[in-house]
Amino acid sequence: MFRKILVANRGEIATRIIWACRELGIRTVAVHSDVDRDSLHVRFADEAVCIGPAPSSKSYLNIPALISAAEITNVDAIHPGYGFLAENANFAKICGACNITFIGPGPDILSLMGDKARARQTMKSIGVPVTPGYEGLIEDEEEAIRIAEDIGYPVIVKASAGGGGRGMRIVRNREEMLNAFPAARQESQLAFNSSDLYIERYVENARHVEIQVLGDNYGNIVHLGERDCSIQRRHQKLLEESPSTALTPELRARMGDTAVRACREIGYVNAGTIEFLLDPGMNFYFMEMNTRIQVEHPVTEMVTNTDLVREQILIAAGERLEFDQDDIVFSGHSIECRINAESPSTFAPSPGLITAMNIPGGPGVRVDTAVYPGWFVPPHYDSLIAKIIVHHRDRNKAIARMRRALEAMIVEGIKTTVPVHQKILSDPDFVAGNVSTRFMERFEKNNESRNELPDHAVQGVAS
Ligand code: MV4
Repeated sequence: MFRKILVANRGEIATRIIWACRELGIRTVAVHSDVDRDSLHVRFADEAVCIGPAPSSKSYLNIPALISAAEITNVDAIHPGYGFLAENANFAKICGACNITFIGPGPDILSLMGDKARARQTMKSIGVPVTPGYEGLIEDEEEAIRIAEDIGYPVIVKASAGGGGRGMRIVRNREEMLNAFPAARQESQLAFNSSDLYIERYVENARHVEIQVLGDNYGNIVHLGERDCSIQRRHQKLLEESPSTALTPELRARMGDTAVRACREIGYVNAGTIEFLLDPGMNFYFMEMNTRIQVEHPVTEMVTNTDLVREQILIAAGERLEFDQDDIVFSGHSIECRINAESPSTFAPSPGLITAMNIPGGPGVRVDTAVYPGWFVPPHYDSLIAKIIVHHRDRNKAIARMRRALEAMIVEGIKTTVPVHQKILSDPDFVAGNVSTRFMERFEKNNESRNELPDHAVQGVAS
């Protein structure tokens, strides 16, 4: 087992990783930028190293600074959290070369899943359903149009090096392609230094349903059910829940088995998530695989009574999974609300001093956060300041529990997205489990065609 782990992250996920380490009796090293000197992850770690100035390119993304900190403090392993270097194959490779265990899959898996076209091709070749599409080289917009006509409009153009919705274009006809293809190509080149694009049939009114997996170094792989992440705005998830209101036990088993089979084929090790699109006809298609712990992992922990960060550490240390698929019991319903330091109307970032705050608690309420009264939320990073996670026997009671938790979530001095969640939780379609990735459009300003989902939106099943 590891003696000491360096946590290469900040904020709530850094504190979350430190809690897991403390329970395992593992010492921790925090790293921080200049502006994070007084942050909670620094306070709770056994040691701390400043790795640079505020911009993440000079601190949390600074590989030489991180490796130096790891060498100086003599750690056995690095936990990258999510974001920053969590899916960086080069960083994982350098850790390995320095005899430091990277807590996550190996560099080859990170490279494979980081190339979204290759990931799609791989999944297709092993029989995982993908939407009709084309992942070969596409020369120009004329070729893109030929491919789109072959697939059938609407299509979606995606950046091979992208992911999470960046560099995507939905294209509904030939004329749109003439603009969209060069625009997507340029955007991808600028953002990812790669102009490789691929094209898929666009699935309308889908849900985003993802399966959590764990795999050890001995070929044992399990899934821990799904998370429904359909409530998003501009590809930023706002609220996630498990189980999904769309899945039957039979569909859950099929999606879970598909995810496990995919992981077995590629030799996946550690925690991972397979993102699927679920169409209104209950067909599911592979979208992407995330090779990290995710922001929304707590909802899975609540319904499966597991500690996914602990499992990540044990797997990386070479331990065997202590449970098999039949040991995983799904219980009740969990919802997570992401609380961001943002305006609830415009979603503009709202950094600044937290002058007062109250964190909710009580039965079935968990809050993952790293902020406190007197903390200045810096403008340099992601605006997530807290995650409120609730658990209850059934979904309606979980919703009621979240509403009362949000009432007790008081943050003064900055704006937060708490009111957005109150609106979502009192929306009749949300309460009915009737959601799709277009759900948030109804809350957008200047939206005339509002408040109704199309008839063919994915319906929730009565539970
Ligand atoms: C799609 C799709 C529909 N059809 N692919 C979004 C992020 C990245 N993981 C891929 N995403 C999507 N891929 C096909 N073939 C729908 C999404 C999608 C989405 C698209 C537009 C607006 C909001 C969205 C929210 C979630 C997923």
